Amino acid sequence: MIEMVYSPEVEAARASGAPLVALESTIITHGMPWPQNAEVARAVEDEVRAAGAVPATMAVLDGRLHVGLREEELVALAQAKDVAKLSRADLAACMATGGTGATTVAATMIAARLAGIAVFATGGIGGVHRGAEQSFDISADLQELAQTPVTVVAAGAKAILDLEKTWEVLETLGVPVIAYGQDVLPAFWSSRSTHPAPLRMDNAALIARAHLMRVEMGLPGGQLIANPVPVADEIAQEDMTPVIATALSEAEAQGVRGKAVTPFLLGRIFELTEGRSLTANIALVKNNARLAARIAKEMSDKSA
Ligand code: PSU
Ligand code: MN
Repeated sequence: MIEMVYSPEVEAARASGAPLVALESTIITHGMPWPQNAEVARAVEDEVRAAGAVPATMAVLDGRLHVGLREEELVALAQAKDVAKLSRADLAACMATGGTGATTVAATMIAARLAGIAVFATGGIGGVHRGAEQSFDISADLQELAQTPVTVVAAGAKAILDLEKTWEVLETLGVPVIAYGQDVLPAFWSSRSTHPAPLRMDNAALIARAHLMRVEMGLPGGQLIANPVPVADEIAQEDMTPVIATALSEAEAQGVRGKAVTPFLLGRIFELTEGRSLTANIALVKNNARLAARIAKEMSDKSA
């Protein structure tokens, strides 16, 4: 049996039909040091609340799937050591063995579907890693978008990836990639790339409508909303390019593999930019939380 635990806040939202926004927890355990990780997680939740929706941060704690974390649970997770990073492949195993783990984009989408939540805000999705033609390293996040009916608001895919290959795979999988308010896709820390947006939408109502249309049509899978980082907080692509290259060559030299790749690269980029990458990352996650809340509100109006 799936043991799901709803936080009191999420429980109340479910009872009253208030709009909910799912949030991931890998960003807390594999992205930032304590205590900044807990502060950022709270700040992102507050953005969702301020925009009129209820945040549901997902995590597996002692085998139970938590939908929304109480303050003390968030603090414990943010301080915990050796927390597993859970994706589609290991979510059920962690729950079956009574383990504790943080949810990636893929696992958060699965948890959101189980909880009946249609909208999820994060920083950037995983995707096709550079050199994937050798390593075959492609995030399970892409397959999840093709299968699970959740609209994911992100600043595109993380720019440590091969973005061109990531967009190609999403196209192959039939995932709608929708740029919010501009004609090119964003590049995570930078608001614009040169890649034309496959789809563009300029308001939350349209995004909600497209999501519900897919559900009605019986199309599996979700939508990726590529929401550019606010220009005031962005880092220019030409500044990021050499930093990413350095981090990638260090990962290669140190033989970093598998699940460890993304956290390693983000951690090194944080150090190499003296924290600037994290400042931009925090700003873009908050920006995504605000848009996700507006989409969730539109969706609850439309499906009511
Ligand atoms: N943010 C971080 N560190 C991470 C991630 C996000 O600061 O590790 C996660 C996201 O949860 C995303 C995942 O879903 O990286 C992709 O990792 P992989 O390429 O191993 O699937
Ligand atoms: Mn991988």
